[in-house]
Amino acid sequence: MTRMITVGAAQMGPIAKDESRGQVVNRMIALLDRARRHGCDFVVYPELTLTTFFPRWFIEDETELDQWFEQEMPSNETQPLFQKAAEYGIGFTFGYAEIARDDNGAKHRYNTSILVEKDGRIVGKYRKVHLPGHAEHEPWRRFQHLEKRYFETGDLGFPVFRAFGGIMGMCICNDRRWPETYRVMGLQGVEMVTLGYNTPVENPPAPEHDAVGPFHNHLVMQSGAYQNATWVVGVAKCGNEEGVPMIGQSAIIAPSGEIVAQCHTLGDELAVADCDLDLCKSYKESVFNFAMHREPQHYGLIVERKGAVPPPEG
Ligand code: ING
Repeated sequence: MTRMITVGAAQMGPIAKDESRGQVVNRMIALLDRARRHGCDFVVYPELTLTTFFPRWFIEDETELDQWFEQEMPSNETQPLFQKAAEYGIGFTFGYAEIARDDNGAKHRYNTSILVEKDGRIVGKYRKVHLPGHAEHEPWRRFQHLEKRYFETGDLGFPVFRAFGGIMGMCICNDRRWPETYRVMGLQGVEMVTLGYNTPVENPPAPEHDAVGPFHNHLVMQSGAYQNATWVVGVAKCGNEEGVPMIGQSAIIAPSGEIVAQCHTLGDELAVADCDLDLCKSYKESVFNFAMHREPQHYGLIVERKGAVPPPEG
């Protein structure tokens, strides 16, 4: 028996600062049309996919900052995507900047992703936990990376959702670099993790890493997939966006860790693969049978300790 989902990795090229959400949604729908022609059941869009990657700028005015966020979802601008997808019977996931209100009406800002089933219902939400970059303006940088300033740490943990005939999970960009992300979902039986990313080619604090940035991108997603016996679909917003080049290489990765489909441009592009969720089984029941092989009694430091503490000198 196979539980096949045909997945479209819908990579997006640069989104200009002055590009409207309507224009972006039209590009997303063009990719959805292409996905339909390929017989896709599910389409994965990037992180913060409705606007340019605004954390690259230091924004002091709150009103100016707010205009990069969505206060409702679906919104008027995104409704056409939800409608077209439901018409086609195609599910999707995409990332956006979310303003949520708590019970006291206080504003909270998150880097968010939603999972939408084939009938257009939002069946899952995730808020980015690992926020990279910095919280204060650092003028020495050619560009800022102010996610720690503009977003709060996600408050939903790493949930999984029964959808598309399997167990689906989400994470976002920097989350993919942390093994804990995949393992928490792996411990819930996840079979497909989807994620979007906006990854600059240059990482100003460590320029010596830039040459191996694309290698690191696939390394972390392939290991996350294999070590947790899950599919991983990682989709870029890429190309030269407002003067900041970002990596592409969107990929669909099998539980074996193999890349089964990949984008090869830095623009709007669809990579497609037939993903049999039952391919997770042989890994979950053998080498990564967590119940049989894990020894949590020795893993305490992973939860108890935040930063590394080396042994005493001498
Ligand atoms: N972007 C980058 C990412 O984790 C980064 C930030 C780049 C971290 C390069 C380390 C090295 O892919 C986001 N948006 O998290």
